[in-house]
Parts: sequence; structure tokens; C-alpha cells
Amino acid sequence: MNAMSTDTLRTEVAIIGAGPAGLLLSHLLAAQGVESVVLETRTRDYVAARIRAGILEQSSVDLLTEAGLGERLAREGDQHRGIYLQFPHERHHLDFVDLIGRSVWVYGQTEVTADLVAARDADDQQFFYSISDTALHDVDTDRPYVTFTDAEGAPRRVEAVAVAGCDGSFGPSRGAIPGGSTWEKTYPYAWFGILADVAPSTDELIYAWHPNGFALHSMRSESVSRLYLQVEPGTDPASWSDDQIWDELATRLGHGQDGWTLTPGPVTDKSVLPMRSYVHAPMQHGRLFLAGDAAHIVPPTGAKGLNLAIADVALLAPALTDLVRKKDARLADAYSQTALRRVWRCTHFSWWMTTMLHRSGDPFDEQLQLSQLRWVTSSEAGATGLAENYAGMPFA
Ligand code: RFL
Ligand code: PHB
Repeated sequence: MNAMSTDTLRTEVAIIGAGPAGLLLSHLLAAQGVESVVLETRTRDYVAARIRAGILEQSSVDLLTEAGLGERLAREGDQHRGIYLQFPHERHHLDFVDLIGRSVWVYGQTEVTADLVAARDADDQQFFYSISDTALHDVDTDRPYVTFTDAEGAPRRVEAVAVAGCDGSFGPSRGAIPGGSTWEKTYPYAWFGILADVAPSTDELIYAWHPNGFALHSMRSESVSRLYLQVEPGTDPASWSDDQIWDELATRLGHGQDGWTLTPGPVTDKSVLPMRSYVHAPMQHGRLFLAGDAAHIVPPTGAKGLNLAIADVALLAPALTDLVRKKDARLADAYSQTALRRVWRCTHFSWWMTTMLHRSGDPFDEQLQLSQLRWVTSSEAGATGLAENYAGMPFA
């Protein structure tokens, strides 16, 4: 074959993107005997090391466990009964287990991805990392295909029964759906996130409202903390010294109040994330199916991004299995409508948590936020609503 001819490969499902959505889809399909090829622009090491989300809903944990991915999660994941909500001079624990009988787990997206990459390697699945020029073709026919340039610079083509667009918010899949609707909201603030080599100063996450802005104390393990501060969008992480970061976290998280202290430690990573809500519908066009961030983005305040990607895939895997194995398109045709119900619930919850906790600069908003926080932390009905959304409803 000369250098310019295109090497063609045939598979059942072509998956674009090796984030949690793409990797999990490939894994669940393989368990049903459905073959897939995963195409990814980044390197394998980059994908496995990315620092992102940290909280898994009960249903995500159940699904990963049923899929044979729960061994390290059960050993190293940390089950939390709930969260703390804080506003000046008050910190309240919301116990999800007492309220709704469900809980959440601290197990980072980095760990979930590492487990998925290891499982895919063990299964000998076909992956192409470091690809470029990804393009989707004929997705409205029953012979869709994807073209790309592989890591060695050779042109490639993957023909499939269906294409899964799991390529995040900047990938090409969403653009291959003609028409459709998008809903978008950007927020006038961003999150400054740090990772620090220090034991968490709290047993469960603290979400704090403060006149200076929101702060969150999360964690990754017994010796690694993850913390966030509300900052102006476009803030340069290098413009804050480590001491400034810890001082501001101490102020907003209430260091010294009721004997609670925040222990600082060496900062190993700093990044600033923009915050937006985004939904694209439909999530299907012909034989192209979107899952995860390719179809929707939520601000991180509700810890929903990763869980929503997992929930999409929980629907998409059986739908594609039926399509490929039985030529039965009923679940596939219902996929977009079914998935969007959960997407909009999580979009609302993430917006609600975000607007309840972040400083907007409007004194009227401030009073409403405090009133809302008092209600959620003093009324069982208010707390139960938050718990149900945060811990997530069952996937079925
Ligand atoms: P991902 O993880 O973005 O994976 C998409 C993959 O597609 C690849 N890709 C392509 N591959 C082939 N060809 C192309 N042309 C391609 N274009 C892109 C990308 O390289 C990537 O590997 O989406 P997925 O799988 O849907 O998973 C969704 C979650 O990753 C996401 O919802 C969360 O991480 C969101 N998120 C957070 N969520 C939380 O709940 N809590 C957090 O603290 C949190 N932090 C974050 C985040 C997302 C971030 N991003 C996307 C900027 C922090 C960051 C920095
Ligand atoms: C995290 O640990 O990164 C994290 C936890 C909870 C959130 C967002 C991010 O709401």
C-alpha cells in the first residue's frame, strides 16, 4: 500500500473520544460481544493523567461495579454519607443516607479512567491514540464511517454500523448533526482548583457560601486534597501565590470557627475552569449518537459532569447492542429523548447549586441565597430535594 492510500477497517461501533464516556461504552459493548474501535486525539498517557471530576453517584458506582470495574473502587474509593453546606457562622451536615438511603463516593475521574484504560488493554481492544483530522461521514445512512490520520501520519478509515460521538465539548461529532437546538448559559465566575499533598481537613466535602465568593473543600485520598475558590473568569493561576490561595481558602471555609482548622500543604497542580451550562438536542442523528460532554456541559458545582456521561452510556450501550446484534432500533431511536430527561434534571440541579452558592455581586441575590441555604439546611423537604439530586436517582 502506498503512503497516500487509505487503510480501511471495519467494526461494529466506531467510538470517537477516549474520555470516560468513550472508554466505558467500549467496555460495556465488549461485555455484550459488540466490537468497537476507539479513536482519540490525545496520547494514552495524557488521557489517563487528566485531573477532573471527583464524585461518583451511587448509580455510577453500581454500574462500574456490575461492569467488573469495581475492585479498586471498593478498595480505594471513599464512601460519603453526605456533604456539608456552610454559610457565615453555620456549617450543616446533610446526611443523604438518612434522608434518601443513598450515598456518594469520592473516586477521581483520573482513577475511573485509569481503571477503564487498564480493562480495555486487558481485553485487547483496538485503540488509535494521537490521531488527527477526525471526520464523520454518511451518518444518516446505515454505513457510516470515520476518517482520520493516525499517529504515524497515515490516512485511515473506520466503517461501522454506528458511530458514538464521545469527543467532549470541542470534538467534531456534535457538528455532524444538522439543525437541532442548543441551550447555553455562561456564568460570570470561574473556579480556581488546586490539588495539594495534604490530608483533607474534613471528613466530607464542604460547600461554602462566603461574602468573598464560593469555596469548596474536596479530596482525592487520605493524603491528597482538592480545593476550589470562586474567581473572576480569565484569572491566571500563576497570579496567586500558594500562600494567597491558602489564606483565601481559610477565610472562606471558616478556619478558626468552632475549633475547625484548615491545614495547608504543598500545591501540586493549579488550574482555572470556566463555568457554563450547555445542552444540545437531539443527541442522535441517523447512526450517530452523542454521549457525555459532546452533548451537554454542566458547571461543576453539582458534581454531575462525569456521572451524566456514565448515565448516557448506561442507556446507549444496550441501545447499540440491540441495533448491532438484533437489528432492533427501538432503544436507539428512543435514546435521545430518554437521555435528555436526566440531562435536563442535572442541568437544572447544577445551575441551582451554582447560583445558590456563588457571589454575584447583587445584594438582593445574596439575601435570596442565604434564605435558600437556611431552608435547605433546616427543612427535611429542602434537604431531601438536594440529596436526591446530588446522590442521583437510579439509572433505570
Ligand atoms: P471528555 O472527558 O472530555 O472526553 C472526550 C475525549 O474526546 C477526545 N477528542 C477527540 N478524539 C478524537 N477526535 C477528535 N477530534 C476529538 N476531540 C476530542 C478528547 O481528547 C477526550 O479524550 O468527555 P466525556 O468522556 O464525555 O466525559 C465527561 C467528563 O470528562 C466531564 O463531564 C467532567 O470531567 C467535567 N468536569 C468536571 N466535572 C465534575 O463533575 N467535577 C469536576 O471537578 C470537573 N472538573 C471537568 C473538570 C471538565 C474539565 N474540562 C472538560 C475542561 C475539569 C475540567 C478541566
Ligand atoms: C472534585 O473533587 O473535583 C469536585 C467535587 C465536587 C464538585 C466538583 C468537583 O462539586
